Amino acid sequence: MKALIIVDVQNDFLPEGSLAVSKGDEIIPIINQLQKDYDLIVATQDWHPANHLSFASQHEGKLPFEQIDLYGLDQVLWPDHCIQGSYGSEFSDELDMNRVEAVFRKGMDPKIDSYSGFFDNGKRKDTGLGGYLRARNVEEVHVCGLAADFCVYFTAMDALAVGFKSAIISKATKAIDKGAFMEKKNDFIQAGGILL
Ligand code: VGL
Ligand code: ZN
Repeated sequence: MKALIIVDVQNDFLPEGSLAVSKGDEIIPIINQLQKDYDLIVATQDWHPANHLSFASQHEGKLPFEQIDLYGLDQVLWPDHCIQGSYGSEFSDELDMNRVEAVFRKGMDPKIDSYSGFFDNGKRKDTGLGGYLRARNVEEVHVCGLAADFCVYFTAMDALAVGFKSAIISKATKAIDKGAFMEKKNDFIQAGGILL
């Protein structure tokens, strides 16, 4: 079985959103079209409490995109985004969700960020995505969505780490920082990942 993982196609990562990824909206029709090629489709949803410590607003004197140490992990500080229940946290209305069988939420613990759909950034908590995919006899995952250099990359890398064949679908993802994604792409290939 081959599964499609649609990462964080939420209003805050789209044009007009608080952490907009440039041209993020252009991948939505591509993702809708791709879905027909998969046996199983799941999605992830960034889902933060308003006091999440990845938000620059929670650190006096800090600005978005500065970096800090957060309980021993490097943390980029973000603009407030994907706050539980807000419009920004909702999936885009343009995204076809009919065949999405399960949604895995992440980033709920205010003390730790969670880029990957499988684990938080400290690998302390498992979301259950790996077990779910295994229970559905998935051997291979293809990852698309936003943002290429953060949640897509870390989800695709963790898929390899837990034993799936893993690919990133280039035409169905956009990066916050294109240069950073070029380097991460190489790391992904080095680790055994495939670029489609
Ligand atoms: C993401 C930064 C912060 C993502 C989520 O979905 O790539 N990036 N939270
Ligand atoms: Zn987030």
